[in-house]
Amino acid sequence: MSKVEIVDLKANVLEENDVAADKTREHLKNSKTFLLNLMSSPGAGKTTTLLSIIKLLKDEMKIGIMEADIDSDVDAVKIAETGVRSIQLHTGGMCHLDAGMTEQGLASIGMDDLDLVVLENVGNLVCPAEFDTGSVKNTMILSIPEGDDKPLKYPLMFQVADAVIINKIDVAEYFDFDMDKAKAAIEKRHPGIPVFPICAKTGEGVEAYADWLRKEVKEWIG
Ligand SMILES: Nc1nc2c(ncn2[C@@H]2O[C@H](COP(=O)(O)OP(=O)(O)OP(=O)(O)O)[C@@H](O)[C@H]2O)c(=O)[nH]1
Ligand SMILES: [Mg+2]
Repeated sequence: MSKVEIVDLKANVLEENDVAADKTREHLKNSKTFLLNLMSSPGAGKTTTLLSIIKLLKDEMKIGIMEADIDSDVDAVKIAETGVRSIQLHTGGMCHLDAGMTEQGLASIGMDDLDLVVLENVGNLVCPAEFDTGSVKNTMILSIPEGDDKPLKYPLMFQVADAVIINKIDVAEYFDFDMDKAKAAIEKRHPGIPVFPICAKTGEGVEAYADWLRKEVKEWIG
């Protein structure tokens, strides 16, 4: 038996998604809860980044994490070890979460007494960008080994993001990732978007992203 709660999700009818997403944001506003949707390709470092962020923020706000995956509970178990509330959402084979699925997750985690809920979306650069989850803000993580051309190849993901994290800067010397080129491509897709180069493993650079998130949470919950 798993050490964390596992919720099997049912998909929304697609046309209803935008309406459902706005409703979710209304629920979040009423319960003074901020929902962050964290997206990236598989293995870019979502869970590791969350572990770094939790360390910085857990003494100043009540945090809950919803880990979405097609199967397994490994990420939710890792997060639960930090002491913050954590649940695992299973998408029934789907490569993204929609607003209805997110709402089911929020009901299960019990958002009312939480200030910040983070949804770790399914690892994928295409499908999650197409569905509004009802989140207040979106962050996407691009990792150095994936290459600096990803903003050119997956434009929508960078358009729907409100902040971009560039992770794994510790391995930059082994890859021909051009940071300036990446930043310019991101800026072209989404003018003015903040970009945070970090090493999630050591925590380098994470404070600057945590400052951004802290400010967004305060603005939302008042
Ligand atoms: N060198 C290095 N490795 C990292 C860093 N961040 C994460 N990793 C490693 O990258 C791998 C994947 O990290 P995760 O945090 O599990 O990535 P994820 O995006 O949550 O992966 P999925 O949930 O499977 O999509 C692990 O082996 C991490 O240790 C980093 O900053 N530097
Ligand atoms: Mg993960």
